[in-house]
Amino acid sequence: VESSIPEHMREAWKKFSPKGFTTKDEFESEAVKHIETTLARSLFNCDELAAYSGTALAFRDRLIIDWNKTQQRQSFADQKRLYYLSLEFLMGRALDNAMLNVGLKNVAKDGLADLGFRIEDIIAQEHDAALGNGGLGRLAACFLDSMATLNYAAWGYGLRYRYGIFKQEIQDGYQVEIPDYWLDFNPWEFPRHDVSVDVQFYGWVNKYTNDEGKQIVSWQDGEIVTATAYDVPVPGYGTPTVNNLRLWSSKASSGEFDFAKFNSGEYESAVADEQRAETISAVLYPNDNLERGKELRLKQQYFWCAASLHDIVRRFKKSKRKWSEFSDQVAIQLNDTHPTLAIVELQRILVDMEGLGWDEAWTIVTSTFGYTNHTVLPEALEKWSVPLIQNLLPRHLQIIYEINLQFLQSVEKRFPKDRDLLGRVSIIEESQPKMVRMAYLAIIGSHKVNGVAELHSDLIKTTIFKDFVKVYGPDKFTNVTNGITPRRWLHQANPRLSELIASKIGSYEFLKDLTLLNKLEPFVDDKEFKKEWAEIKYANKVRLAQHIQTTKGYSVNPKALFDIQVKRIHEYKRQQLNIFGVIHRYMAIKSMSPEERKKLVPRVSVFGGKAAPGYWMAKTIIHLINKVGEVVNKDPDVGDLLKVVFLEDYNVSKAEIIVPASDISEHISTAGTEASGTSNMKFVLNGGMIIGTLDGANIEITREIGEQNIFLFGNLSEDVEDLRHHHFYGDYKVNPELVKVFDCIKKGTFGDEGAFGALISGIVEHGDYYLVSDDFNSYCQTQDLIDEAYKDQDAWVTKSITSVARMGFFTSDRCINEYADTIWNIEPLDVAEEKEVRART
Ligand code: GL4
Repeated sequence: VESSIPEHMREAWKKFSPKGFTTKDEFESEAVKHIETTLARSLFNCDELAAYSGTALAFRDRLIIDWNKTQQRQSFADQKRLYYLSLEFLMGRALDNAMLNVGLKNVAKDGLADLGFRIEDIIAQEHDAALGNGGLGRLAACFLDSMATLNYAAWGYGLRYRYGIFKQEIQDGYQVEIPDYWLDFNPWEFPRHDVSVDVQFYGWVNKYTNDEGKQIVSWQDGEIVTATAYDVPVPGYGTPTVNNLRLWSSKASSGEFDFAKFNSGEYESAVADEQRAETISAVLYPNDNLERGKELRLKQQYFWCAASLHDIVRRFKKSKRKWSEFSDQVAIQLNDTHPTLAIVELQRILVDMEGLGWDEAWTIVTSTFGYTNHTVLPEALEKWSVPLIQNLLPRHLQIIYEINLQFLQSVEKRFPKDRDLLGRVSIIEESQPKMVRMAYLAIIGSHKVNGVAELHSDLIKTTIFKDFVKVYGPDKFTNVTNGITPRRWLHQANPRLSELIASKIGSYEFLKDLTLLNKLEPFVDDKEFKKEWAEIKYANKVRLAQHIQTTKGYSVNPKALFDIQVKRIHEYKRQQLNIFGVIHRYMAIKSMSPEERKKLVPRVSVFGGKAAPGYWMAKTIIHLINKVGEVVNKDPDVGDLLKVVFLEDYNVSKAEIIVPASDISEHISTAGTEASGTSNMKFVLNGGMIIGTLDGANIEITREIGEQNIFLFGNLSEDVEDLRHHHFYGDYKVNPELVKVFDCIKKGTFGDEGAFGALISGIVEHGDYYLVSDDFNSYCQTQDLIDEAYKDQDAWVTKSITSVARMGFFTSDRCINEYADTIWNIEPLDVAEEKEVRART
């Protein structure tokens, strides 16, 4: 309050506070001002990067005006807020999104043209903000977009990694990782050097009774690292709301920089301490669906949870409310188990620092948190060793044990003498060393637990969390099927399709209410409309073909069927099934007569995705795809009938080119393994067909768009367990067609056959855990059906339009509203008045 301007001086202030540009001239003036002053460049040395920078700074200013107002409005409204804790935010580029969301892309386009630039070239200058691995991180980014668009008072909290997900290069067919240093020039963040939190590590716990006879617990000594806030504005679409994403960066605490060392000449060692502190937020762990239990990762998790929680508590305390009202003001969502320590940290703040009783504190904690589970894969479920936590966070380990004790006592009361049950639900796994099961802690410390698609939410209740359903009853567990933002994944990535849709249904309202897409259905027989629809798909394919030409150096025929699988490379996602299918097709083509070949539908098989650097099998799959491509693409018998493309460095901005260009995309995980998938939704929303298993959100997509509009194949999730058993104990034989594919590889058709041995033996000798052989026949037959269906272009376009018309359910807006209603209990803010003010000025 002391820092605000006195009442009688506010007029002058208001007179000069910036309003933000709205016209082309104003935009040009802002951009040129930034280029000439902020960047110290002139019209004699303004390249595309400088033009990008000036444009970005102009838009940043514009966002920040609305950001400030949003923060004031939200403080004033004093409603409950949501905090979304995620170690990953895969934001991609910000400029295009900012221009579309504030409705000034055309203004910028014309302005840039005046200044001598093409807007596409300027947009392409931006480095992706790639602070995530895959679906989980991109989901967090879509959620931020929806929360702002729907005017929820919601903040994201994450880490400001200096290095995002690595850049992928392919050398001699192998993946090579290059560090992604992305902060050279980042106009989208605001350092808040005045907003910092000191975070403690190591040390020891001192328990004593003070003069008033009160038990005091204090965590002493150890090392202190400072968290500094960097704020990233998150604009909503067609609304004045600009929310905040707060990312923490680590540095040595100022008290920590050892001046004694420094003065006694140990300069290097003092600097080394400084660097050790900075290491915490230095790099994103590049694993998707895999946890490796590294100490630095645990440090990252606590650093980020502690900084975020202290920030949230500080904001709550300003309101001078009673602690009992905490969960009326604050909801915190845990994006997977990575932020589970936040539960322990809040309990520690309330009990050790604020002096609340244990039970009172625990009631507050459990009514504040919600936990989202994103995977059932055992290798992805987080466990931390007790000795590791003991050393790094001694007080937290005590609290975890106390939480566990109280929980187990309550279980014992309800299920007396069920010793097995107690062992199964204990937070502590009695292994050597003992392990803390983070998912169990997250369940016990939250009031709701959700899965991310119907099948997945059922599976967690019947498999990994079965015992907790017994303990808590089924109502604690719920489903919120994932969604995607149609702003980025339709309007931004596929502007022509968005425009065509708007022209048919009368406005762009569908971007805010995606169910309006159903108004397209009456036009499925409109010849002219269908023609335009098909033309747009073709143009998008031409654009991708150009991208392939410039990055790979060869051409593909845009008239061919584009078959695309882009996602992280993982055995459970089964890119190996896809490439084996491609080899099968290649062998078939080779054995055909020229007449037979003429009847074939030409295909371009596109792959893209990163393998975790330590995931050797995934890297082998990438290698095989590339080697198959080298052989097939130059085989004169094949020509245009088949091309195999591995696109390097798949990321958000490349997805924006790839997704609109697909005819068919592959979502072919072993049933029961892909929690949801979200690219399946992106592809269908852009008019592509899907080949998929009955897994994750594919099931709900099928229900919405109709079985006749999707190509399903393969075994069902309920049969997977029996099939695996049969591989070991039955009279199991590998599918004979697949054996032929293996023989072809073993002959050395694609180079050094030894390089692919593990891929084959995993199926032939080691039980084929992912059921590649079981599903191979059904996969290949379905691919043949796709060829046949593609020949009837008119029917194909009908399927495409019908599917898009029925995709309304899969917007992340629906998803966020469900979370708000059923988990967070928050309401959107009313911004009608602000909108009117903006309309008038
Ligand atoms: C994932 C799932 O693998 C993916 O199916 C899901 O769509 C995504 C978002 O819920 O979460 N879980 C992990 S771990 N990484 C993912 O991408």
